[in-house]
Amino acid sequence: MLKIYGRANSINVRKVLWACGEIGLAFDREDWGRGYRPTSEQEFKRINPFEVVPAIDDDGFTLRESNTIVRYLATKHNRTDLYPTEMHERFRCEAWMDWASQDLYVDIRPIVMAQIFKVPEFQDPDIQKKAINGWTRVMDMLEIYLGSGQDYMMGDSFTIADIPTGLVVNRWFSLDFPKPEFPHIQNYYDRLAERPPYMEHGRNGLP
Ligand SMILES: N[C@@H](CCC(=O)N[C@@H](CS)C(=O)NCC(=O)O)C(=O)O
Repeated sequence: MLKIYGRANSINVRKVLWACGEIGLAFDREDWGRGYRPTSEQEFKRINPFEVVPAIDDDGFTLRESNTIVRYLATKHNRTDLYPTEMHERFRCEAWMDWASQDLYVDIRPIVMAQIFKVPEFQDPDIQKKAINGWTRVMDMLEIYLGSGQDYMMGDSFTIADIPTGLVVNRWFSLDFPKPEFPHIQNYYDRLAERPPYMEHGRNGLP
């Protein structure tokens, strides 16, 4: 059976859990990472020498990197509805996943470090202001994109491109800081809420 290594409150582990829910996959999960067993233990490093969660062991095949794991699971289970096979559509989907994990994510970390993990050096108001401005700028791009008539990242239907973005959007609405109204993102957030796996692993009360 598929085994997932990683704490269920990690945004990157939640991508994999949400994907499993969409695909309808059974899995075992072990808590590893901050607050649980340290990823520096040899048992974890055998699965992922880079010491970050998530990682999986799928009947002896080990894999790391959350977006890659999501793509692997969708491919393995032939979910072409979730991960398009037409070449241009496929690479548009990849681009959105990369964008959400890099550009959309880069300024979240200082806010999470300050608000969730209470790390003293991130409490600096200048660091927070810079992060909030940076995150808001890129969320504004998402607002414009969704406002151009897109129900989901790939247009009319849900795909795995929505998984990294949907988790960032949940974080946006869950963390407390001054933010503008983004009605199209709010609609997207509510549309995703129609999906039980999102409610279980994404919009589940955790930022
Ligand atoms: N690029 C990696 C990033 C993984 C990552 O940074 N994971 C964080 C949790 S979200 C982690 O392992 N933090 C250390 C810990 O929990 O011990 C991925 O997408 O899988």
